[in-house]
This record gives sequence, C-alpha cells and structure tokens, in this order.
Amino acid sequence: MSFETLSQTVIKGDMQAAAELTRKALDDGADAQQILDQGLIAAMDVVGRKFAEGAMFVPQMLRSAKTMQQCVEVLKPHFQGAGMTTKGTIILGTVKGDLHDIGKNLVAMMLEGAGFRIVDLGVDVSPAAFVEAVAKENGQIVGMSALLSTTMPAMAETITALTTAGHRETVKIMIGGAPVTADYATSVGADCYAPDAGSAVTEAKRLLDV
Ligand code: B1M
Repeated sequence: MSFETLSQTVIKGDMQAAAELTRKALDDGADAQQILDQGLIAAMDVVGRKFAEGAMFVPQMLRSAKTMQQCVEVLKPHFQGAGMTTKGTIILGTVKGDLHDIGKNLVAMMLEGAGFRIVDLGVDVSPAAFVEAVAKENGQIVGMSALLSTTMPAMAETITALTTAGHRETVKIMIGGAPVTADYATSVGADCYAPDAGSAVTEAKRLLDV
C-alpha cells in the first residue's frame, strides 16, 4: 500500500483530508505503524527539507505539524496496550527553549502502549521542572526530547540539576530527538539514547529491567 497521497496531504496541511485518509488506510487494513512511518513521519521529513531550502516557512510548517498531530490522534487507539499494569513511571518533556513535541508525543504514546506510566511535562520544560516532577511523581526514568541543536545543551543542564538535587543515583536518563546522537548521550552522562519511539520502548524496558 502506498501512503504517498497521505504524505502529500500532510505536507499541504489539509487537516480534514489527511485525517480521513488515515481513517481510510486503517479501514483498508493498513498497519498503523506503517501509516505512521511511511505516511506521516515521511511527510515531516519532506517538510523539514523544504523549510531548510527556503521553500516552506514557519506558518506552513506549523500547519503540517498540526495535520500530522490530528492523524496521530486517529492512529492512537491502535497503539494502546490493553493491560493496566505499570512497568514504571517516566517523566517526559521537551527541553527548555524547545517547542517541538510531535516526536515526544509519539514516544509518550508508544511507552504508554507498552505499559509505562507517563508524566508528560509538555514543551519548554526547565531543569527545575524535571527535578520537581521526579520528586513528586516518583519517576524512575527522565526522558528528554530536543529538536534544535541550540536546545541540546539544556539536556546537560537538566542532568546537572538532577545530580545536584540528589536524584541521579535513583533515576535513569533517556534522551532523543533528531539532532541527538548516542555519542552526545554519552558525553552528557545520559544512560541511553533512543533514535525513535520504538527504540525508546526497548531502551526503557532495558533500563528498568522489565
Ligand atoms: Co522546527 N525545526 N523550528 N518547527 N521543525 C526542525 C527541527 C529543523 C530541523 C527544520 C530544518 O531546518 N530542516 C530545524 C532545526 C535545525 C537545528 O537546530 N538542527 C527547525 C527550526 C530551525 C525551527 C525554528 C527555529 C524555526 C524558526 O522559528 N525560524 C522554530 C523553533 C521553535 C522552538 O522550538 N523554539 C521551529 C518551529 C517549528 C514549528 C513550531 C513550526 C513545528 C513544531 C510543531 C510541533 O512540534 N508541535 C516545527 C516542525 C514541525 C519541524 C520539523 C519540520 C518536523 C519535526 C517533527 O515533528 N518531526 C523539523 C524537521 C525535521 O525534523 N525533519 C523541524 C517528526 C517527528 C516524528 O520526528 O521529532 O525527530 P522527531 O521524533 C522522533 C525521533 O527523533 C525520536 O522519536 C521520534 C519518533 O520516532 N525522539 C525521541 C524524539 N524525541 C525523543 C525522546 C526520546 C527518544 C526518542 O527519549 C526521551
């Protein structure tokens, strides 16, 4: 099955048509993961390329992002697990200064589907807010997302804040986002890097041994 028309609709930012195409693809028997990877994430890659080339601007990029988010809402029930058991609590957020949340939301959705309890702090999350949430929610993993090279240093700041607050021994740290790498994770003292939402689940299970 080709998801080219869906991708084009997301790139154009036609919210209604994209949501309908997503529903139709599901009705036609397409796999939700394939729709996500080949239809939606592929579209955002094109949007990013066009933006970098100056062929698309922030308002259009935002519209495409909103369109993708609507489609993800349609797919969401297909990723949710049936069990109510909690494998552990994960405090998740996009770091300070960064407003990108599509990837972070996908990570949240997959982790939730795999049985983790997610405390999603949203975007532009300060190191202090991560620290506060770990204490209040008894978090076992802190998951940070960054999409801008300029906001990646906030990951290191947050790890320092967690260490200063005395949480570093009890909490594991996972980081991800398009500009983040495994080497970067090692250099800032994170416990792991996950390149995509699926790997985030694998890594979270490994970190908590569940
Ligand atoms: Co922005 N933006 N953006 N943007 N944007 C990028 C990131 C950019 C690469 C585009 C480009 O130039 N080609 C570029 C960053 C360059 C850089 O620093 N390297 C960029 C820029 C420059 C900007 C602005 C500065 C533009 C401006 O204002 N001049 C501005 C910054 C605003 C801010 O944050 N302070 C800006 C704004 C925006 C919008 C608001 C318009 C919108 C975001 C809307 C939203 O998120 N609600 C937007 C968008 C949509 C993008 C692109 C096109 C798409 C991002 C996306 O959603 N990808 C992006 C180009 C691109 O990435 N191709 C771009 C799809 C998503 C599923 O992938 O987020 O990578 P991703 O998540 C993946 C993995 O990375 C991983 O799993 C996810 C699912 O598989 N992952 C994790 C993510 N977090 C993880 C955490 C984990 C583990 C895995 O553990 C905890």
